[in-house]
Amino acid sequence: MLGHNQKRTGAEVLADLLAGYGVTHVFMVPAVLRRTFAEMERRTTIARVHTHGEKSAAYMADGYARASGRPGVCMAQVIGALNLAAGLRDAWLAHSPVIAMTGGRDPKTKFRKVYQEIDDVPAFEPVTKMNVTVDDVSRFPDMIRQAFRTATSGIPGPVHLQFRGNEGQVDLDEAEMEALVEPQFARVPPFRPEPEAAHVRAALDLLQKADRPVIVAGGGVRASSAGRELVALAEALQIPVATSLNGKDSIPGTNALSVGVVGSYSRESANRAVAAADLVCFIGSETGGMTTHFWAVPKIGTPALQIDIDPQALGRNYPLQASVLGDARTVLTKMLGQIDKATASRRAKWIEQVKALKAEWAEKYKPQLNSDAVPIHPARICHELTLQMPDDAIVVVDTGHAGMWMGGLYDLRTPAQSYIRSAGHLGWAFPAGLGAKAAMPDRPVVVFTGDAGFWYHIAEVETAVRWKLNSVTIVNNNGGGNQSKRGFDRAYGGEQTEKARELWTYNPMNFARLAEDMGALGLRVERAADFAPALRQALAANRPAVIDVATDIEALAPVAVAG
Ligand SMILES: Cc1ncc(C[n+]2csc(CCOP(=O)(O)OP(=O)(O)O)c2C)c(N)n1
Ligand SMILES: [Mg+2]
Repeated sequence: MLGHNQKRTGAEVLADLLAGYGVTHVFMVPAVLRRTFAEMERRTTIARVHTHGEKSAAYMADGYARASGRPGVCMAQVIGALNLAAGLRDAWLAHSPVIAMTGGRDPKTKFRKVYQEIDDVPAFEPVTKMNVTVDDVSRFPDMIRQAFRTATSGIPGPVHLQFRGNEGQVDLDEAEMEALVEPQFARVPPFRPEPEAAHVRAALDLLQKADRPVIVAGGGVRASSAGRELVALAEALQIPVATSLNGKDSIPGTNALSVGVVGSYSRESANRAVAAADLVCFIGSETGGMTTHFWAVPKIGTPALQIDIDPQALGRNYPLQASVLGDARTVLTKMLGQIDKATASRRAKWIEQVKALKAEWAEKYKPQLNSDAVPIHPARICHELTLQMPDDAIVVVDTGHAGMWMGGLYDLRTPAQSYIRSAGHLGWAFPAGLGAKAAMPDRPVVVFTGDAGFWYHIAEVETAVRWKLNSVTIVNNNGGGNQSKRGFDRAYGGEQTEKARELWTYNPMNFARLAEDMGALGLRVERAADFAPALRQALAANRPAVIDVATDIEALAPVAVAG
C-alpha cells in the first residue's frame, strides 16, 4: 500500500512519531512500552524520565504542557493506570494537552483473573477528550496522530491511549507503517478560527459605549498567546482587566489597568471592580465557580459579552448581550483594527474609581506584604517574589492557601513571565514544576507550595536531581494544612479543640535538610530578610533547590469579597 513493503515494529514507529512531534521528555513508571523505550534510545534523544509514582508523572507531563504549549506525554503499565488517571484530573480541569499511554487488556487473557488487571478504560472517561484502545499495531500511526490532534485543538485537554498487553506489548508487533507527523498539532493552538465580522463589530460597539466595563481574561487568552493584544486593546480603550487564576499571566500585575485575579482565590480590587462594572467582557473564560466566586462576582444579570473558541461556553452562566466565536488573539486583533480611541475618554472617571480601589487594596495589605514577623508572614514571601522573580521566570503554584496567597498577592512584572497553577489538586505544583523545567530548560522555574502540598510527591526531589530538572521550590512551611483551620473552626461550632489540630497539623520538618540528603540544594529561611538572598542563591545553584520557609501557622489568606 505504501509502495515499499517494509515492515516496522510499533516501537520504532511510536518512537519516531513522538520525536517527530517534538516530544523531548516522557514521564512514567516502568514497565510499559519497553521496546519503545529501547527504540527511543536508538533513534531519538527523548529523555525517559522514570518517576516515583504515576500521578506525579502525569503532573510532570501537565506542567510540561502548560509551560510550553506542547503536549506532555506520560505512561503507566496496567497496574499503575488508575494512578495515572488520577493525575490527569488537574490537566482536564485546566484544559492542558496531556497524552497518557497505558498498558491494558489482551483479548487472550481478559476475564480470566489475570494478574493485576481490571478494566481501566472507564476511569479515564471523565478526565479525557479522547479515550481509546490500540489493539492492533497497524493503528499506531493514525491513533497517535489523532491523540495529538485532539489534545491540542479546540479547547485543549488530555487524551488516553490504552495499548494492548499489560505493558503495551503490542509495540513488539510489526506492520507496514509510516511515521507520518502533522506538525501543526505539535502545539497549542493548531487553528485560529476567524470570528464573524458582524459579531466582532457588535461586541466592540458594546465595549466602546460602556461607561464602566471590565475585561475578565481566562485561560483561553494564555492558550491563544493573546496577552499582547489583550493589553493593547485595554490600553487603547481604557478598560480595566481582571483575570482568572489560569489567565493571570495574560497581563502583568504591574500594568496600570490590571486589577488582579477575580473570584474566590482573588484580590479585593478585582472583585470590587468586576462587581461595580456595567459591562463584563469574558475572554477565554469558562465563567466557572472559581473565577466568579460561585457566580456572585459579577452577579448573574450583569450585562455581559463573551469571546471564546468553544460555542458551548458562550452564555453558559451569564446571559449575553453579544458573543464572538473564535480564537482570542484573532478576535482581539480584529477589534484593534477598528477601534475608536476617542471613546476612551468616557471612561476617565471609571479609571479613577478603579485606581482608588487598587490603592485601597495596596494600603490595606501593605503591613502584611512588608511584614518582618517571625515566624514569617506568607504575604511577605509573595511580595519578595514580585520584586525578585527573574524577568523570564515560569511560576508554578499549588492550590489551597498557596493558590490564595500567590493568586491574590503576587504580581507578575513582565509579559515574559509565566504563571501556571494547580486547578484544585494539592501536591500538583512541585512535580508540575519539574515538567515545566524539562520543557523550558532555559527559563527559571520557581514553584510555590505549602508543606502539605510538598509532602505529596517529595520523593521526586530525587528525580529532579537525577534528571537535572533544576527548579526552585519554595515551601511555605507552617507545619500543617492550615487552609483547613477555618473549616474545622466552623465544624466545631466556633473554635476547634486543641485535639482537633491532629486533623490538619504535622510534625515539624526541615525540608531543606531532606532535600540536601537527596542531592538538591536545601536552604532554610527563618527571617524575612534572608529570603531574597536565598532565592538568588537557589536560582544560581545549577541543581534543583528547595527553600524551606518557616511561616506562621496562624496566618490566614485573605478571603474573597463579594463586591
Ligand atoms: C487532592 C486534594 N486533597 C485535598 C485537598 C483539600 N485541601 C486544600 S488545601 C489543603 C491543605 C493545604 O496545606 P498546605 O499545602 O500546607 O498549605 P497551607 O494551607 O498550610 O498554606 C487541603 C487538604 C485538595 N485541594 N486536593
Ligand atoms: Mg501548610
